[in-house]
Amino acid sequence: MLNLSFDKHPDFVVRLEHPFNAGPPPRLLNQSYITPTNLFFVRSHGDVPEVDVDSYRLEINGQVSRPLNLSLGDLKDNFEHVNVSATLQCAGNRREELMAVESIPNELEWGVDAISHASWTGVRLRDVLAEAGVGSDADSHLHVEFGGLDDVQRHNKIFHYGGSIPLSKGCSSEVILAYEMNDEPLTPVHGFPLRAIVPGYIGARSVKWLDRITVQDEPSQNYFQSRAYRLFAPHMRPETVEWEEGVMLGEMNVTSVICSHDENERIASGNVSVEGYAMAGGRRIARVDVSCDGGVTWVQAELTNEAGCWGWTLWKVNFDLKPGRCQLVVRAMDTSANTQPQDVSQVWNFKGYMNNAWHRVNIEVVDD
Ligand SMILES: Nc1nc2c(c(=O)[nH]1)N[C@H]1C(S)=C(S)[C@@H](COP(=O)(O)O)O[C@H]1N2
Ligand SMILES: [Mo]
Repeated sequence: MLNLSFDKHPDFVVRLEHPFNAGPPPRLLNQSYITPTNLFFVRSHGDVPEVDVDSYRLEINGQVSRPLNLSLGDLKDNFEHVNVSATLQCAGNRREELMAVESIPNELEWGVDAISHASWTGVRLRDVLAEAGVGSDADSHLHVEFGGLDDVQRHNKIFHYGGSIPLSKGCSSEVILAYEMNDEPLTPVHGFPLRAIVPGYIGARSVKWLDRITVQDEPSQNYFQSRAYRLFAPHMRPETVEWEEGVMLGEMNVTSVICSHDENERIASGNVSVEGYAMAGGRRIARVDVSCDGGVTWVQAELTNEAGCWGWTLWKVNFDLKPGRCQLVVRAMDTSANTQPQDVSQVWNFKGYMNNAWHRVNIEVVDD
C-alpha cells in the first residue's frame, strides 16, 4: 500500500482521501515561483497505480506510419531532453465559489489551491511523434489521445483515465512527455514514471502514468474528454444535459487570485501587503488590478516575476487599511486584452469549471 500522505507538506489541505486529492494552503502557494513538490496540488480520479519501471512501456499507435513501443530508457536515450517551466491548473479550481451560488453535487470543492507551478523535464511530444512518422502539420485535423494506467470508475464502468489534444497543439514545442518534476523523478502521485505536460491547457490533459499515445481523427472518447471537462450553458442541469453541446475544454482562461488573506480574516490596520497569482493559458499577464473597497477604486499591482506564457505571474500590492470591514478584489488582463467577469454568478455551470470571476476576499481590519 502506498502511504496516503504522499510526502506532502503537513499543512496540505486534503479534499478527498480516496482517491487522494489535495492542495496547498493559499498562503504557502505563492511563497515561491516554483511550487515545491511537497506543496504541489494533487488531482486524481482513481488510485495511484503501482508501476514497475522495468516492464513499463509507452505505446504510440493509431494514425502513425511507424508504431513505437518504448521503455523509459529508450525515451531518455533517443530524444533530446528539454525543460519546460509550466503551471498546471485544474478546470475545477475555485469551484467552491460557484458552489456558494448553487450546489454542485459530486464534485470536489476546490478553493484557490488547484494550481501549482513546476519545472518539468522530458522529451518533446513532437519529436516522439516524428519518430513514429507523424509530421508537424499545423493544419492537421488529427488529435493525440493520451491514456493513463490508473483505473477510474464512473457509472459502474471501470476504465483507464484518458484525454486528448489537437495534433497542432501536440506539435508545439512546449508539450512534453515528462519524467522529472523539479529535477527529481516524478513522484508516484504526480504520474511516475511518465506524464504528459500540456502547458496552457486545463490540467486534465496532462495525463499522468502515461502508457499510450494514439493519433486519431476525433477527440478522445474517454469519459474525461467526451463528458467531463466540458463547459455547459448556465441553464443546463445533469437531468437535461446533452453532452455533445458542452464546449470541450482546452486552453485556460485568464484568472487571478488573492493568496495572502482568507475570507473573514481579522488583520491589524496600517500597511498591508496583498499578494497572489494570475494566470492565462498561453498568453502573458499584462496587468493585475487590486481593490480594497469592493471594486470601486483600483490600484495596479506589481508583477513580481518575469513569467513566460506557460507560467503563472505572482503579484503584490500595498494598502494602508483603516479599521472596518473591507472587500479585497483582484482582476487581471492578459496580453490579448481578455479580462475576467465581474461576478461569479455569471460563470456558474453545473460541472463547476473555469471559474475566473473577479476574486473577492472579505476581511475585517481592526485597530492595532
Ligand atoms: N492518469 C491520470 N492523469 C491525470 C488525472 C487522473 O486522474 N489520471 N487527473 C488530471 C487532472 S484533472 C489534473 S488537474 C492534473 C493534476 O495533476 P497533479 O495531480 O500532478 O497536480 O492531472 C491530470 N492527469
Ligand atoms: Mo483537473
